Amino acid sequence: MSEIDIKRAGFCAIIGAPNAGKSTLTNRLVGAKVAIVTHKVQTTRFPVRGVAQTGDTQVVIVDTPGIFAAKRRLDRAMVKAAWGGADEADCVVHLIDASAWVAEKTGRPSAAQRHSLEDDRRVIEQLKEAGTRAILALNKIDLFPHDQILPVMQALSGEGVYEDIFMISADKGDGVDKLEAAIASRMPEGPALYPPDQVADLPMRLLAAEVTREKLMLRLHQELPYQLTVETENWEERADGSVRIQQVVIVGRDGHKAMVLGKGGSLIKEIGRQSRIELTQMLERPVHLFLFVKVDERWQERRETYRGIGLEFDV
Ligand SMILES: Nc1nc2c(ncn2[C@@H]2O[C@H](COP(=O)(O)OP(=O)(O)O)[C@@H](O)[C@H]2O)c(=O)[nH]1
Ligand SMILES: [Mg+2]
Repeated sequence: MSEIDIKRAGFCAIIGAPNAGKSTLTNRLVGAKVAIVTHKVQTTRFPVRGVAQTGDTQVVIVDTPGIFAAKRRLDRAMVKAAWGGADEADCVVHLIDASAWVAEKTGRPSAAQRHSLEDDRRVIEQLKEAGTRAILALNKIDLFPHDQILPVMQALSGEGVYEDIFMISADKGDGVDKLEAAIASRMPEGPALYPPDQVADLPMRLLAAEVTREKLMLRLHQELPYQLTVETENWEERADGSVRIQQVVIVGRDGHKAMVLGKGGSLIKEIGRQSRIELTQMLERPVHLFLFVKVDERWQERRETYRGIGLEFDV
């Protein structure tokens, strides 16, 4: 469909607790991978815009960092950016991991589920304070029998902040069409905001760094994934149609550098292999990827780090 056929266009922010499935839902709505997904909390660090189209409507999906009680500077900046995404949107979807609510109603929720419930309740309070009306999407319905969700739906609709409630599985795709139609119906009339063939509003250098960070997050444990960042230092289009990408993994301590490298450099080599395979698919051309590891004790306190990914430093 060409640009002229678009009659409505606007922004829809997906907000919610860490690990609710916001990035999974964003990728599904867009129909391409624009945001990285892991089983770990706080994977997404800055709002990512993905462009979706339903009929004559263009919806710019704003995937946001998780909302939680943040203390570190980077965390505070992430939560601020999440609410910033919601403020600017024509439509806000509050995505909840419904399996945590079901666990609370039917048995003993795990520690992670209790965290997620606390964060959900914090979001509800803030929606009330701001007077923001949202669409509620209860996610991960593939994890429990559907009749168990009814008391949860009742409790949440009683909060008075939701215009509409949907049950979905962002991962499997169930229920996403109806949610998508509801989002589309809330978009204002107007021309397309992005060219129809563009899926993400994110510089390729940044997206490429995110792909490598995803592979690192999946392989590293405990605090380490949160103590590193990845930057694309160099991007060179070659005459033979391939691209040479040089990236640096920045860690805070020498000990972390050793862990990222792995025995004899084996881990970083494997990360590089996985990232290169995915980048080759994304860019549809051969990729030569070079990864380096650098120690910078103060990277989380440097203004440039934040500017580079579009976050505010002074929050
Ligand atoms: N079972 C199940 N898992 C899901 C679903 N949606 C997301 N997940 C998983 O939940 C985890 C967090 O997903 P992610 O999209 O990164 O969450 P975000 O932090 O809210 O962006 C990942 O392991 C996903 O695979 C779903 O509908 N069902
Ligand atoms: Mg995410």
